Amino acid sequence: MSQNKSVKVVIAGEKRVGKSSLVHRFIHEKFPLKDLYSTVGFDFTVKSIPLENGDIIDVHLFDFGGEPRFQMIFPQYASDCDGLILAFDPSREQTFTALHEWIRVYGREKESINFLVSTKADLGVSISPVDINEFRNQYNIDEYFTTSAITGKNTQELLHRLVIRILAKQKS
Ligand SMILES: Nc1nc2c(ncn2[C@@H]2O[C@H](COP(=O)(O)OP(=O)(O)OP(=O)(O)O)[C@@H](O)[C@H]2O)c(=O)[nH]1
Ligand SMILES: [Mg+2]
Repeated sequence: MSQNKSVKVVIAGEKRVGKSSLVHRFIHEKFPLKDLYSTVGFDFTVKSIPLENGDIIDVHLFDFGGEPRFQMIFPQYASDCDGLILAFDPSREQTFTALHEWIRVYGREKESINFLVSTKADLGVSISPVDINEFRNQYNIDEYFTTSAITGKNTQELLHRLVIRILAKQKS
């Protein structure tokens, strides 16, 4: 029996930016009914994604808690990942600024496909495109998405696109 191909994706960013809600959207295609507990360490889930060519890819998702103490375990568990999602909440600008530290700790952005993700688009707040572009250029960010786990904006698109980019990189 043939096995599905798998890729590993890590999700990082400050506390309460909406990482686990995004993952809940990826997996269940809806917003959590109840407020989620803050993630302790990391949560692990798998989402199978069918591609246009008939292949099915198992995405292994590692969703890290945003408390600073989890930055200590982050590099170890992220050391062999194929994709990085860096999430921030544009209604709290410091969560964007803090990504400099998350990516510094990560330290291997040249090896993975890296997406910068703005959450909670339903709140109607955004970070200036100039700041976004500066960050993208500084850190080798492959794509930028604005998302909402409440409305589902760009959530499935983001994951699908990340998988496509990872597979393309592996082939090249
Ligand atoms: N308005 C709005 N609120 C959201 C959205 N996604 C998450 N939230 C809220 O943001 C808060 C934090 O969500 P979580 O998904 O637990 O955040 P997290 O980044 O996993 O937090 P940690 O596990 O503590 O790092 C919760 O109150 C959510 O209901 C969204 O798309 N829109
Ligand atoms: Mg969480």
